[in-house]
Amino acid sequence: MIYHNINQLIGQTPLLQLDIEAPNEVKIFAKLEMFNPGGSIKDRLGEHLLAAAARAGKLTKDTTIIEPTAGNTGIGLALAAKRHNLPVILVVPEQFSQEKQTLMRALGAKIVHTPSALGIKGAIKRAKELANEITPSYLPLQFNNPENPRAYYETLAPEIAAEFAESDQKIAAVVAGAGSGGTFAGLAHYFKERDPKVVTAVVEPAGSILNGGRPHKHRTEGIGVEFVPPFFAQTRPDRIYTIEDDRAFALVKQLAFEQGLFVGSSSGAALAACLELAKSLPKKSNIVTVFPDSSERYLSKAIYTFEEEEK
Ligand code: MET
Repeated sequence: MIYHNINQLIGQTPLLQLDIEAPNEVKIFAKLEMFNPGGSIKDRLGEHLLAAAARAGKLTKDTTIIEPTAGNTGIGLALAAKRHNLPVILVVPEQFSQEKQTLMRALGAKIVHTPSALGIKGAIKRAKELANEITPSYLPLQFNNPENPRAYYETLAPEIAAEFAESDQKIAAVVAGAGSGGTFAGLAHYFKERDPKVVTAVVEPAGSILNGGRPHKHRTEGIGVEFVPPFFAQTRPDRIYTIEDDRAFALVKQLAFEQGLFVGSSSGAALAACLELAKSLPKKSNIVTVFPDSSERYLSKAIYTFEEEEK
């Protein structure tokens, strides 16, 4: 098939059964979202948010798109904005990876930094201020916009369901990380609707607040929340797994070394949660999870450190 624009390449990512030993002989399947053209799951979101805004008449020919982001949503929006020919301003807390920031700029987006210490809340506040100052502008606001979970309910979830139906396999549990909470909520809503017995598990790094406690710094990037995502009101997770950075990063290395798979730290955390959850599932159950992006955009953050380098 010959494609005619990059946006046509979004979605229909591969589903990989991991060659990994899990408790109870559980099988773990990962949707490889780094295969999207912008390199992450958030291409689906960027495309969906702007299409929904266009349909709702929220975009004129010179509307500036403004969004707070850890980076991947920014890349997804900047990619989608190309087709609408609209300028994009992304508000990014300073600490997020240089690679993601470089990619946003390469797509023509302007970056406004907020101090890392103010967290994603600081970026949300600054983005709202900018949206008031700049007219016309549109602030999708992934953290509150119901189109966020809908993006995954309408694309990612049915893809996974079809892939399992084709191979005549049943899904016992769905595991996804939460930053905005959209991926988790969209998937959980879809699979619970079809089978209330499916276990839904959300993954956060230690330093995120879903399991209680105060927010603090973590190295795992793109997931972790400072407030409970409003999307969880309708779709409460059955389980919450809080994963230490070291565990997530160890699995990132293991996935490269043993499976030849380049994944970011949020994928390492997702796998850690799957391995935990497997302990409580019936023998030979199937868990499906999402690997949001690749390690290649975290090389400057020493995502792979080797013993010789540490000495
Ligand atoms: N992963 C989302 C983004 O890239 C939400 C980040 S909030 C830590 O914008």
